[in-house]
Formats: sequence, structure tokens, C-alpha cells
Amino acid sequence: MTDPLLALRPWEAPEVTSWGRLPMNTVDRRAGALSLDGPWRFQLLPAPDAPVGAVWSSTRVPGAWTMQDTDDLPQYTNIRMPYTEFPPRSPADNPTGVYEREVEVPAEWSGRRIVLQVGAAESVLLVHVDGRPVGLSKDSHLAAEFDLTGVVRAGQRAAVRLTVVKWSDASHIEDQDQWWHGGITRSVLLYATDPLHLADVAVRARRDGELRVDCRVRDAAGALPGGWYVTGELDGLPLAQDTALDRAHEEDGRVSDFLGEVRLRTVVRAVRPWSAETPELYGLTVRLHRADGTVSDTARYRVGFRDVEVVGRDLLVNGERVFVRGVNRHDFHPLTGRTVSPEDMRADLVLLKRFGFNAIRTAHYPNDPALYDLADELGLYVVDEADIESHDHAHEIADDPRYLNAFVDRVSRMVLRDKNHPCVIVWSLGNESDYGAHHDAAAGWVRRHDPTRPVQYEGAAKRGWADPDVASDIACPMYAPLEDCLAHALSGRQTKPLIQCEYSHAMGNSNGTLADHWAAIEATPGLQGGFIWEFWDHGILQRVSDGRPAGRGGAGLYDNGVTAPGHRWAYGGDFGEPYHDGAFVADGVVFPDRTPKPVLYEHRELAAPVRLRCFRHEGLVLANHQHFRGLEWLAAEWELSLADGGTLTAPAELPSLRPGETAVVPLPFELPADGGEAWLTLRVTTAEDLPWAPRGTEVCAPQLRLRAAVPAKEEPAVAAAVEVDGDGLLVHPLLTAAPTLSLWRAPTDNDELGGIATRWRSWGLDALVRRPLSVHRDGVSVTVVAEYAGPTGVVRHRQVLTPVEGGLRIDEEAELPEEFDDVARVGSVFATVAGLDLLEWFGQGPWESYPDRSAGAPVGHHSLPVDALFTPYLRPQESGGRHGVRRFTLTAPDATGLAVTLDEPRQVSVTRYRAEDLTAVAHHDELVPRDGCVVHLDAAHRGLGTASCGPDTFVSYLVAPGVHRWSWTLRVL
Ligand code: IPT
Repeated sequence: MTDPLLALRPWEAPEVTSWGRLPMNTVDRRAGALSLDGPWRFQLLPAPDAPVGAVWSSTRVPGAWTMQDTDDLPQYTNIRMPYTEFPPRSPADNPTGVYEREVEVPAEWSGRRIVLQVGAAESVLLVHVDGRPVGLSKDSHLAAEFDLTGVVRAGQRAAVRLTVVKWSDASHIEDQDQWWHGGITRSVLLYATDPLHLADVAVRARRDGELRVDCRVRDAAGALPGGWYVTGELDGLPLAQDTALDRAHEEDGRVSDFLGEVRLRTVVRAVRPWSAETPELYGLTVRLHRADGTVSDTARYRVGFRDVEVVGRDLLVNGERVFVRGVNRHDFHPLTGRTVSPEDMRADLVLLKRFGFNAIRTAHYPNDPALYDLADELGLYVVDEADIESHDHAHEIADDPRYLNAFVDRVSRMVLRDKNHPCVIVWSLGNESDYGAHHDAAAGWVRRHDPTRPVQYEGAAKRGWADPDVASDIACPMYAPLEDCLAHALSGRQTKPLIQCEYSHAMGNSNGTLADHWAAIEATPGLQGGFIWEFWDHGILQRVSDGRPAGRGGAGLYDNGVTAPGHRWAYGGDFGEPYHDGAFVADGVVFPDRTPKPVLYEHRELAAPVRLRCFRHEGLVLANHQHFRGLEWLAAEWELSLADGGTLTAPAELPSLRPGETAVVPLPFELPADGGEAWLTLRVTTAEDLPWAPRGTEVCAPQLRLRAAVPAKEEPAVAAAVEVDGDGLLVHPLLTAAPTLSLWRAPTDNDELGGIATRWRSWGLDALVRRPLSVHRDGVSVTVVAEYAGPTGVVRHRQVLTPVEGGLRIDEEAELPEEFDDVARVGSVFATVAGLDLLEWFGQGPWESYPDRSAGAPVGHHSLPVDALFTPYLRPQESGGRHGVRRFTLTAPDATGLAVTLDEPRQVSVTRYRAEDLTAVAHHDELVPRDGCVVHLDAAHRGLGTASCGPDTFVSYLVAPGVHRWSWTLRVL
């Protein structure tokens, strides 16, 4: 007998979005639900219409089969589909998972309405119970519910079969930039309600305290029984029923026997409004009663009172033009793929809060429901995005009528699910799907159903940032050059808030110019922020021996971004995929194990709630840079870093300031009269335990320079010998490679994908050939002139080595030809003997910083083991730099070693790798650290930019041709 669900061939029928699926609603937390998570019988068929065999294995639900023990492994493609079939077709090889298990339906569910909920399945779900077809669903990131009343019997067993087809017409609109998986990725459960039940509850809570709760009631038996009523309470106080609404409905005859509607209301006096800074929540309980007063159904919500509106070119939350410090976040885990636990999501959001983020775009589909509860609780604004990305076939699909239903279905189901969350401030129609009538249809539905939130869609906004007719209330470009954003905001033609849906691409060593962006955003009305791309490096933990995902067994096999021996972070191509997009999937601000990358410290500082504005003779100007709260939640300590002394601390009293206010506070230290450079830092921490940070967690460390450095006097030469070899290379007891000129860095992902690395290679910067031209002794100094030649240009380099008290001064000069107009660096590189494993420096730190990513690294005395300086970006590249270094020592445990003093604050890196070590391998675990240190001192170092996807660094951060001079002293300790 042909199965009717299969006979439809629903995997190639975009018109079919569901069958037998219950409408989406907000009432899903019924007490007594039965979890069906855990082991299920499992078969992976080669195609949906292949016969189910007799041999079963076992698999775990929730979980993608691509991350468990099957031969269908994860595959990464960005834009292109992993197969050539055009929409709505899918390939003949179409892995299809058949999941089966028995369920004991509780005897006490007799007479009740029984519902099966499948949290998420990709990409087509077919449901059979006891061999009978029950329903089907598409949309891989939203739950599907099926009414099993009359299909299963209370007190008896039922066999549930869930068939999941991997490739379908729906895959063409789920073409997001991430790994392809297959399986059931969120929890499955069975629950029961009374036949008389809450079908949906919609909550509207405004910042003036007005609460409106619209309840819809159904009875499974059909017509509603007489006498039912609904009550509600907010934090224990009863809500009033809005009888006016009932009457109005009766008058126009809209109250039917099948669907009851009730509106409850109240006005909360002295309401505490919800915002990301003040995530105040109230507990709402809605109860549906039978005529005899007994409760037939209950729903609970946490309500946040807040308003969102677009007024002119401002997006206002509670009337305030808030800055949107956002990040794009996928549901991701290195062991389970797309299955994420509430604990993991809490850890994600806690980390975002600690690093100053206040917003998430759920790129590019509705995230796990727990995320919204957490964002409500912890305080994060959410741009909730529908599961639509048709990137590879965007143009065809946006106006292909066969897909119209799917677009409206996906957008509307997201809104129906998430509408009660205060965290959701904007609905997004999806990502990278061109712009067609389907988007207008979906936007129309949203605007009618939920007029309380704006709608955005990048594909529509692209038609014209100020175009009033497109399906986007926000100008939400991606990777727009800052100058274009500024020009728009200053043009007088701006009509909508400008908030980039993606910017500052975090691939590898990246996020250059973030500080420039924020300086412009904070200074320019009309610019309101954006969402960094993205939170995660999607590296999957992989066993190198058999190339398989480590899966859940891999827990504990990574630490601090680094994997255990025999394991690596896999990216595109590592599972043998024929088509893939390489390391482009590793472009997050955290490593796959959630270890923060250095950019996060930069971001934390740029988001600082407390700022030190300037230093005036009567004191310091301290500003509250928040939108809604004072500084009471913060504690602080002053720190004075003296270049020629140590670090002093003093307690700080934060003034009482309302949002936006400033106060002048007295200078907490007397500056020693004879010192040089002096820096004042305010270390700001949490004053009490918060849900996202224990007391004492650092929040920001704004800093001011109190006094500039006194220019160093040239040290007099002393009578001592400088030893150089026949090629003019310094011979020194602590150096295993003499200082030579370096113009090269191991290309970052930005350098590679932005194209500059290709130019560097064409100039031969990675293999310049040094030819000594002259070695000349002049008194005690030795002057060495050498040429560094590439195929297209020659750099002349002069090094003057002069003995000074206790060491050696090295004055260098390099003259770059005009054609070398944009090199990676100009500086010296040398290698040290083994055993010098501690770096102590005065300069910016302690974390990695580069010329265009150095706003979050305060100047001070820092110290780190050499092995901790390097950042293990998934694809090895230039890493570990420290900006603005004035001097440093590299020492062994007995404090012997070397000391370097630089003429000016310079870019320095101390690692175990030469640039060629880093370029030779594709994964971090393949690197073999050297015993000694590789030290770079740069007169100039190119900014990082974001050119792997978006603008390159600014001209001011480029290294110009012409003459560069730098000098440094080297002493033995
Ligand atoms: C943009 C995508 O929206 C996002 O999913 C991701 O691919 C990002 O770029 C790059 O990592 S689209 C790009 C073509 C600008």
C-alpha cells in the first residue's frame, strides 16, 4: 500500500509546507509533558522512497545524525547549494532518517487532547503513529505539533515513527552560510491538555504599565461548552476582564461556537520597564476555567513592559534612541552541531553580556526557544529572523509563486511563536533571498498581526535605504563602508534608522576599525549600531584518525580554544566534502569552545557604560554612558600606571549619575614630579552578583593618559665590541637568528580573501632575498647596509649597531620602493635561545592588539607566558601581536634573559612561530612550536580590517612606501 505522505513526494513540493500540523502558538509549557528525548531506533535510508529495512541501529534525539555514527557527515557550503538540482528539486541521493520508538501513553490522559511536539527537524518531517500517517512539516528551526487525540489511546503503547528527509524544496530556502546537517535537532515531547484549552495567548505590555492579554480558547470537541471563563494574574494581582471587547464581538457576531476570545487588562502603577539594561520581568498566569470554576488550562509568561517604535530615523526603546551593540548568532555546538542545551545558550548569552553586547540577530532562523527566555531574563534585544535564505537561487525563488506559501508560513509562525517576548524588538523576514513579492506578503502579514514592532529585511533595504515602499522599516545593510553610512546620515535624506544587520566580519584575526565605527556611530545622529558577524567559529571537533566528528564523547577534549592531541577544529573540506567553502565558517568572536577572541575585549571597552571623557585642571570628567540606569550596579578602582615606576591603586567612588550625565571628579593621585609617561585607568566591576556576572567581574577599564613620555635622550656609545658575521648579521649569545628586515606577515583571512596577500606574494615579500652590500666599522659602531630583493622591487636596509651601557642600540632604516605601496609590516625579526618563556612589557595589553584594533587594550605593565601570547585562530595566521609596546623583557625563571627598549610605542609580537611556519599549515594542531621565541618589532604594521567579507582597513592604517626608521636597545639581563 502506498503511503499517502510519501506519495505526495513532499520533498519536491514547495506548495506543501505542512499537513496535519497544528497552528503555532505561545502556549507550550503544559505540566506533565512526557519527554521523548533519548535513544530511538534509527535507520538511514539512501532516499525517502527507499524501503525501510529490518536492521535498526540506535540514535539519540535530539541530535543531528551527521554528528552521530552515520556515514553522512557534515558538509559546509556558504552560498552555493551542495548539489546541482534547481529548486524545487532535490538530488536522488537524499539521506533520510527513520526514527522509531514506542511511547506509553499515560492512563490518566484518558479523555484528554494529546499533542506531539517535534522541536526541529531538517528539512522535511513526516509523522506516522502505529503505521498511520499523522502529518508533515517543513521549516527546520521551528517546532511542529500534531494532534494525536484519537490516534493513540491512553494507557496503551503507540509506535511513533518520525521520518526526516534531508534535502528538499525547503533546503533551497534554508541555504544559510553554515554546516549542512540532517536530523531531529531539538527536543520531542508528548503532552496532554483538557479538550477545552488555551489555543493562544498574546501579551502586549507597554512601558506606561498598560497590559493587554488576548486569549483564544478552543475545545477539541468542536463547539465550546457554555460557562467557560478566563482569569489572569500578574505577580499575584488579578487582571480585569475587558467585557467591552466581548460585547463588541458579540455585536458583530464574531464570537463563534468554535473559538472564544477574551481580553484581560490591567495597568501597573509605578511599573519597572524592561530594557536590555533593566530586564525587569513580571510573572503572568492565565487560567482557563470550566463553568464549575475548575481550571482546564494554564499558561505562564514572563512579561516585560516596554515600547519599541521607529520615529523618524531613530529606533526607540522606551522612548530612547538606544545604541545597538549586536552580534549575529547561530545555534551551534562543536559536539552536537545544531543541538544546543539551555545551559549552553545561557553560557553564550552570559558571555555576550560580559563583553558589552546588548543585542542578538538570530541569524538566520528562529533560534532555540530557550534563547528568548534567556534574552528576556538577562537583557538582550533580539532581531528575530525567519528561516528563509535562498542565497544560491535567490532571484528565482523570491517571485516563484510555488514558494509564496513557504515565505509567509515561516515568517508568520516565527511571529506567532515569539510575540510575547519583550526581548524581540524587530522581526526580520530572513536573509539573502533577493527581494520579491513574497517578502511584501510576509511583511504585510506581520504589520497587521503585530503592529508593535518594526520589520526589517536587508534585501529590501538594499533597494534604497530611505525608500518608504520597501519591506523594511530599518535601513539594515550588511558590510556597508563606514563612509557610505556617514554620507547617508549626513545627507539630509535619511528617513529610517541605520543599523547594519552584519558588519565587522570576525574571520580569523580581524575586526579592525571597530573603534572607528563606534566613534562615528556615537557621534552621528542617524547611525545606531549594528550586528557583528558573528558569534561562533563553527569548528566541529573532529578526530584526526578517522575524520569523524568527535560527537558528545568529545566533551573535555578542548580548552582555551585549543584541541587535545589527535583532534582538531574541522572547517569546510575537512569531512571530505567535494564542494565546500573552507574556513569561511570560522568567523566568530569566540572559538568553537566559546573561548573569547581578543576582539571581545575591544568590544567590551567600546561598549563601556562609564567613560572618562577628558582631563581638566579641576579634575576628570566621568560620564554615565547608559540609556536607562545609574552607576549603582558598578564598583570601581583607580589605577595609575607609571612608565618609570609601577602601578598604584586607589579606591574609586562612582558619582551618582543619571543616564547621559557627567560629573567632574578629583584626580585620585598626585603625579610624581620626576616620572615620565603616566596613565590613569578606572577599573570598573560589578558591585554585586548579577545573573550574568558574579560581583567583581570587570565591565570596562576606561583610560586616560595623564602625562606624555619625555623623549628619551640618545644613549652615549661606550667602548665595547659589536660582533657581526661575514654577512653583517649580529652575533649575540641570546639570539639564534640575528635581527633582519621583515615586510611580511602570515596572511590573515582578511589578507587572503581581501586579495592583498596575492599582491604581497607577487612582490615576493614572503621570500625577499637578503644581500649584504657593505659592513662598515665606524669607531665602536658597525653599519650594515643590505638589500632585500623581490621579483619586482628592492628594499634598501641599513642597520647601525652601537654598543651602549649594558647592551646595544640598533638604529634601522628601510626604504621601500613606490611599488610596495601596501605591505604587511616594516620591522625587525629575530629569534632567541630556548628558555626565555616569560614576556613582561609596558605597553598595551594584556590581550592581543593591532593598530586598528587596540582601543580595548589599556597601557600598563603586563606580563604573560610566551605560550599564552599566541591566539590559535583556526587557520593559522598572523597572531599574538601587542600594540603600543614601549619596552619588554623576555626572561627565564631565574630572571636572566634579554630586555628591549623601543624608541616609540611599537607593534611587537613574541611567538613560537615564524611567519612561514604559520603559512605552511591549514590547522592549528599541525603547528610545531619552536623552542625559542620569534620576536617581531615593527616600525609600522598594517591594520587588520575586515576584507574577508567587507571593507578593508582604513588608509590611515596602511604601511606607506618610502623611508621608515626605528631604533631599539637590546640588553642582557
Ligand atoms: C553574509 C551572510 O548573510 C552571512 O550568512 C555570512 O555568509 C556572511 O555574509 C559572511 O560570513 S552574505 C555575504 C555575501 C555578504
